[in-house]
Amino acid sequence: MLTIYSADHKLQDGKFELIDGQLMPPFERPQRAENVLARVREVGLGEVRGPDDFGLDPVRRVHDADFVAFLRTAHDEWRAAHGATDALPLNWPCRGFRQTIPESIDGRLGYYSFDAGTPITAGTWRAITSSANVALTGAKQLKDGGDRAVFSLCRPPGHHAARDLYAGYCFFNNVAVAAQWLRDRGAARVAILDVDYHHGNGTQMIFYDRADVLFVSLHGHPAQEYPFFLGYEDETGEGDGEGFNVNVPMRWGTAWDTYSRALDDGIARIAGYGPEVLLVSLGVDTFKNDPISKFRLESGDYTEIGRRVAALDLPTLFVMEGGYAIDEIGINTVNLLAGFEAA
Ligand code: Q9C
Ligand code: ZN
Repeated sequence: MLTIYSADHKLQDGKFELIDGQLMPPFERPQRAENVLARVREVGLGEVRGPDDFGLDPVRRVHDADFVAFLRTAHDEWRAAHGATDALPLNWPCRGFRQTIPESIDGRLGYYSFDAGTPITAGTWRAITSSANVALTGAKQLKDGGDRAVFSLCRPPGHHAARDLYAGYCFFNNVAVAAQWLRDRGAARVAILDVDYHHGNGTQMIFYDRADVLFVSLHGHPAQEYPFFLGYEDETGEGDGEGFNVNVPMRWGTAWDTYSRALDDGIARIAGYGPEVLLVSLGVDTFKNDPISKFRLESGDYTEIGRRVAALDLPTLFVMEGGYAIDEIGINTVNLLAGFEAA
């Protein structure tokens, strides 16, 4: 399986995230992608290639132009106002507030985000445009190269980012950008399977009123888990999209027995939809030793997830999302990919 990777991801290297009442070094750090890349090479998964530059047009197909423009200059504006620290928001337009876009950088950080755990740094813009290109290059290879599957080793991740919101370590929604690109190049129906521990709220929000992209997400129950305010089972889509959004929230402590049944149900929904192509939001923060998550999957379970996804027999783009058990992120991610390849 071909892997798409860019070293530009290292430019996203925040100093702190606000977590559990403390400013801590971010769990979402460059070593994650480096460990995945090392494991890809160690097992000989296949060739590793850099991304092409697709420009911003494919990004603007799923993100608002004002949001993209905000991200481009956010750190420069922050630096002019506060100096060369990471930019973090501190208040938000919650219930009862106006949704007018402020002029000040502090106000706009709050307007365009939904958490304080996602630092914008001097290198964020280059890292996120590159991450989107990694996803797009994988999609292009799937379409034009005729590969059975491609792994886009994206970092920063993307599935929490909505049309005009960043958070959850995500800025551009890489999987959504790639899915839309495939739609724009003739794929009639596209399915996205999100196995990251956290609900893919951004992907859901982007495609919620559409029947041409099926979104299936298996995740920690929002009553207990980030992002808390979306991801319930009764969110099934709206308008034309009614019936094309599938959430399977699961409680803390979920292990393979429960998880594998949910996976089979999700896979059956995708098979019934009859997509031309499958994209997998590949997070491995469902792992038992993940430091911020509470599922109990074991390393061997990822091999079996890959096998079951392969049974769909679809051209498949794997897009890296979360996973914070730094010592095992490579093993777990590549187990899933190798399980797919072997099937
Ligand atoms: N106490 C992804 O996996 N903070 N994002 C969690 C836990 C945000 C995760 C706090 C987690 C975002 C792509
Ligand atoms: Zn996650």
